Amino acid sequence: MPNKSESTEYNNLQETNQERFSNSHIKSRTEKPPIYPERFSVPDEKVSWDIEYPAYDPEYFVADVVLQNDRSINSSGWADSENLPDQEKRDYDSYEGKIELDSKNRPLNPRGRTGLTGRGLLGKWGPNFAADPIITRTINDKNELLVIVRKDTKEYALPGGMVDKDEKMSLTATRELKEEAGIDVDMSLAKEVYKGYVDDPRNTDNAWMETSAYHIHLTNEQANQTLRAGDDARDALWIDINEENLNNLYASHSELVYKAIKAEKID
Ligand code: RP5
Repeated sequence: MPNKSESTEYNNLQETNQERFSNSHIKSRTEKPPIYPERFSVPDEKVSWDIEYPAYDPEYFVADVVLQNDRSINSSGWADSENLPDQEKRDYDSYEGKIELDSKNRPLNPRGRTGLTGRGLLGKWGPNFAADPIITRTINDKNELLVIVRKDTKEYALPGGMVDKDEKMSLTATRELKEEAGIDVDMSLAKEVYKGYVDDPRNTDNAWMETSAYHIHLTNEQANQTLRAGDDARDALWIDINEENLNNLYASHSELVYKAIKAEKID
């Protein structure tokens, strides 16, 4: 990004140790949408499926909206069938590698226990794929990030969304940017900075978010477009790129933005 070398705070952010984010799986076991039942407690040392946790007895929860959109009974639905096909073993495509199955052939969250089974608000068993545009600009020597305010959690978030069937990820990012923030930017020209698990509060033991994140630093002309929040957002706005703002983004979006600005670092 231009002008970044002039800001000490920005340089510090670029140096931020990525270790604190690696394998993040905190919100997936401590946060939840209001309609979810309480999560069963999962202490740090009991997160891994490799560690015995005989007392582990999480509730099973699938939201009504997911059941109503079961594609096997609703032709316009977007969710998998509640009954896994014939309870057969299945391979799941995931950025996280091979996905293990439980005794009922349900896919197991690759980052470990979450304190809830079922799919919650997520339509797919296993990975639910999204794409996230990371849009930055420099204005008056200050670096800014484009965010939306999510309707569900009211948090600042990247203007990303779910990948439609057979849609190219960068196209999802372009489409979501237009739908959620009202601007036109061709994300096929952006740099891919992350592919993997998202520590999303909707995640469960059997369904979770994964994303591809793309970064573009806009030219002044591109950055002049008027923002307009779409249906899924309460607002779309530019925020300063500083530690406080970045550390309070939805899910693990902070990690994605740190990766983007670190990738821009010029030594
Ligand atoms: C996050 O949820 C992804 O990173 C993406 O930003 C978002 C997609 O879900 P919706 O915004 O469509 O609910 O995990």
